[in-house]
Amino acid sequence: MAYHVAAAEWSGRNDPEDGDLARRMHHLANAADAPVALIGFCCDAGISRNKGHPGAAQGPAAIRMALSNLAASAQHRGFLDAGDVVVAEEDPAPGQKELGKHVAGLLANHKRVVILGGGHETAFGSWSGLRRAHPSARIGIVNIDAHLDLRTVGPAGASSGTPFWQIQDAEPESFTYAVLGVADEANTAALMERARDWSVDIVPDHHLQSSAEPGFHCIDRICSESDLVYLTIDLDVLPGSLAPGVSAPAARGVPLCVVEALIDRVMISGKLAVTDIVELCPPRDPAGLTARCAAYLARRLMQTGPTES
Ligand SMILES: [Mn+2]
Repeated sequence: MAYHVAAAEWSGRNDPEDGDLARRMHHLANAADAPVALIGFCCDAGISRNKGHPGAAQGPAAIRMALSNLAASAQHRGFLDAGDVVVAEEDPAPGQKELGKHVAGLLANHKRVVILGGGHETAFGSWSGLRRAHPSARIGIVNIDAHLDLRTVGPAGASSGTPFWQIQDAEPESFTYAVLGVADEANTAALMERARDWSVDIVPDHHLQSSAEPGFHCIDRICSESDLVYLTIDLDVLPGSLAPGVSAPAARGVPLCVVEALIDRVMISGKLAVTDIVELCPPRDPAGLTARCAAYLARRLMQTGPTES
């Protein structure tokens, strides 16, 4: 079973002596005509099925908490908090469907929907929502992730390892998918071969250690070939020393500032409609640093306006 719960009130620090320039993210919650909508996907089912560490269901609350006191910029025009979809069973599929329904509805009134996962099974719900809202658009998928997440849906069903297989299965002809930050050690030869067969663009983590530049060509290609872009960020692409609070921390990873530059490259296309941040596992994040990384990225993805062309 999956159900929707309304958002809680946002609160945080106030510095009234500094007037309008003291705006923090919590001040922008539920602003009128907000261009961005936020929704959480509280789900452990995908990661449990993929034999990972449970805890992702607590991700949305931890990211909101870390986000509330971050400084707002001039590019933040407010956001609607649309609450959470909660998955209360072992199968993520009903939740993915419910999430897709909400994302599609939010896209009617918002320029961008930012989804807080959940494991990477979130992606099938995010993508389904975008497809439902734009039935004939060419959708390009950019995944910043150590993993390809192209596992076959076998008898066990959908999991956090299968979302992009599911999307390819739904639309094999138009599957346009790039993965940046892929770790050799974390993907079997079988998955790499599937990616090659499906013409998936792969940029290895080794190429993204000192600059985002080696990823730009691939992002630009996806953006130019698509009407709308779905950007998904798996926090396990970050170095495990910075982001230990995920199911599968990376020993090498891609530095945070490189991930930010890749995000900016997608955003300047002006085509980013749906985006999600997945795999935060609060029980494995005692110092809250991984949640803080997630909040930095969410804050960046919630910018609209002059930074985009
Ligand atoms: Mn992933």
